[in-house]
Amino acid sequence: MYGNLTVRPEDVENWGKKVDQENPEKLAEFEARIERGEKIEPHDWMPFEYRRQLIRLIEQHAHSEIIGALPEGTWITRAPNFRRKLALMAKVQDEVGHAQLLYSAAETLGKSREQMINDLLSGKSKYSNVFNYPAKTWADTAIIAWLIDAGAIINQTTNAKGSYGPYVRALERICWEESFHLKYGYDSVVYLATGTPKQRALLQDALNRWWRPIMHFFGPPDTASVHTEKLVKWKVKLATNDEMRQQFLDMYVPKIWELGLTIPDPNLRKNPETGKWEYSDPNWEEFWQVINGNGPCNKERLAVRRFAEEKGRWVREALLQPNARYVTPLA
Ligand code: FAQ
Repeated sequence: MYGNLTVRPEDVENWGKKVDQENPEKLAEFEARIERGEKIEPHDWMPFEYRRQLIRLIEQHAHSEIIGALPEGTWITRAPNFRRKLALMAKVQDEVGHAQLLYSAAETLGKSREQMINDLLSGKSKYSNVFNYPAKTWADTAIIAWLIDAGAIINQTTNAKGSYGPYVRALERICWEESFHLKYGYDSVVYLATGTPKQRALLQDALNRWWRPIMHFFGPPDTASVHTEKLVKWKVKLATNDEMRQQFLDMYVPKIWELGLTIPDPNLRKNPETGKWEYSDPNWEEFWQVINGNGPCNKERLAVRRFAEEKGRWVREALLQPNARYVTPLA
């Protein structure tokens, strides 16, 4: 997507500088551009901290898509029928495609794809908490495709109004595809919710297990978020973590209740005076554990990616081989 774009030395003249060490005139002009709603492009001047934050966020997003393919991917061979299998295969393939778009967008900021993959495999880079939980039954795939995609769409349609050109263009395309995933997820959920008692029980059990990770998905409470203030100021994030969580609850709690499902939080209610949802502490300690490598599936997820990286090495080497000769198949 950004094939001819390489970062020039002058693009990173301010490499490593803190915001208060930046050239004040350039910084003021940069912030004024953002204020006017202009997009920042890869060769434009940007403060080092803006570049660093974007690399961190887009890279984590890309890793989330590629690791996010795994919980659902394990159900492709066990899908209940051919129609569901085809739809799931297409969805999983889309998620991997999203990772490609996002790695390309992050590369425009000067970090190579190889470095990003290495940082994922070594455990240095984070990816979304939700993909460190197991998809135990087919109903889990329905909950992922409906509610996690719903959360992702809320986050991404908001971020798609942001200031960095390559990221917002990638997000626009991703959001179109995610909207199909949401329809597929909702269809799967409605099918189970209106099915046999066993199917309903499977669905309820999946919702019970995924609810907490979904509450964590939007990030820590604003009071504990370290990056939000800066990112909102530079219009990388257009809403805070709590605002996105509230938007999700507003849109999806009524839909969940409509299907006759229960949400495993006795304190969940919308306060009529504040207009805000109130909920129990979703165990933030668990969130920090999971995003720092100690969730139920972190080790397994990274082991699968390392395996894929190792097994695919010969293909990448062959593709990069300048003198490669193509063999004509005999049949
Ligand atoms: N998981 O200061 P904040 C998808 C980390 S795509 C893991 O609030 P920020 C598609 C955060 O990185 C899902 N880590 O951070 C799909 C930071 O750590 P650091 C991914 C998290 O950046 C669907 C620390 O906590 N989407 O699902 C999480 O301002 C179905 C402090 O947090 C994106 O990445 C978390 N949930 O706000 C695929 C969207 N939350 O870096 C397959 C872009 C926070 O200092 C199937 N990202 N942390 O070590 C964002 O919008 C933001 O990065 C937030 C976090 C909102 C996720």
